[in-house]
Amino acid sequence: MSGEMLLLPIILSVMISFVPIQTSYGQHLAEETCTIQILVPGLKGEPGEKGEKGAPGRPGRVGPPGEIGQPGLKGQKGIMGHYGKMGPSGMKGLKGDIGDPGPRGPNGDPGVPCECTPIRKMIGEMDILVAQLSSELKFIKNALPSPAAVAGIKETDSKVYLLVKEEKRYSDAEVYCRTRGGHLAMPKDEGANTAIAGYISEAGLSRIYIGIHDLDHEGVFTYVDRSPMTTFSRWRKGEPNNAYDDEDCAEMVASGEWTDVACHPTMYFVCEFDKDGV
Ligand SMILES: [Ca+2]
Ligand SMILES: [Ca+2]
Repeated sequence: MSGEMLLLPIILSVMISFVPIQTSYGQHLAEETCTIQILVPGLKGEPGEKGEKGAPGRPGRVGPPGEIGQPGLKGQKGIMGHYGKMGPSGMKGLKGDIGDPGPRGPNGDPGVPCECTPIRKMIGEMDILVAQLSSELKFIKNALPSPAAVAGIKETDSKVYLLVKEEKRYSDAEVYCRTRGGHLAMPKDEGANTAIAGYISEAGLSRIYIGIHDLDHEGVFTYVDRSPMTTFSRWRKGEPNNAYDDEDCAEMVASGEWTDVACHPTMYFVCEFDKDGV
C-alpha cells in the first residue's frame, strides 16, 4: 500500500467529528472513528547529501525562426564566362550616305574623225517630223469615225473596198488590185453589193468594173479569182446578153445592178481586200 492511501482515513475522521452527516457512507465511517489512530508526521529531517549529477536531459523543442539578418557585403567580381552561340542575322540596315568621289581616271584614246554634224542634224529633223506625224495621226484617229473613212475606203464585216479613180482596162484593173493584195470587187451577197453600189453613187460615178467575167468559157460567168457564181447575182434585166459577141466582163452601175460589157474599154474600178490580209 502506498502512503497516499494510508492518509485517507485520517482526513475523513477529522471531517466526521465536526460535521456528522447521516449517510450510509458516513454511518460506516462513524462506526470506525474510534478504532483508527490519528497519525501525525514527524519532524523534518536533516538535508541529505548532494546527489550525483543526473543524466543529460532530452533536447528542447525547435525554437521560432530568427529575424532576417543584415545584408552581407558585396562580393568580388567573378572571372569572365565562355562566349555564347552566335545569334541570328539582324535586319538589313538603312542605306548609307554617298561616298566621296573617286580620283579622276586616265584620259581616253583620241577619237576617230567623222562627219557627225550633218547626220546629227538629219536625225534631229527626222525626230521633229516623226513627232509631227504622230500628232497628226492622233488627231485624225480622234476626230474621224474610223480609219476606213480616213483612207476614203468602204468596209463590211469581212472586206475592205477601195475605189480607184484611174481608168484602166479590166485586165489591168485586176493587176492593180492583185498587186496590192486584193482583187477586183466580187460581190457575193447583198451586203457587199450594196456597199459597192453606195461607193459608186457617192462618188458621183455611173459605172465601174467589178471582178466578174466569162473569159474562160463563154456564157459561164465566174468571179475574177475563178470562184464560181453561186445563188447570188444582180444582173440587170436582159443581161448578160454578150452584145456584139464581145461582152465577157462585168460592170456595176450606181443602182447596184450588173451588166456584161466589153473588157477593153477603160474605166474606174473597185478593189476588195480581205480584212484578215489588210
Ligand atoms: Ca460573154
Ligand atoms: Ca451586155
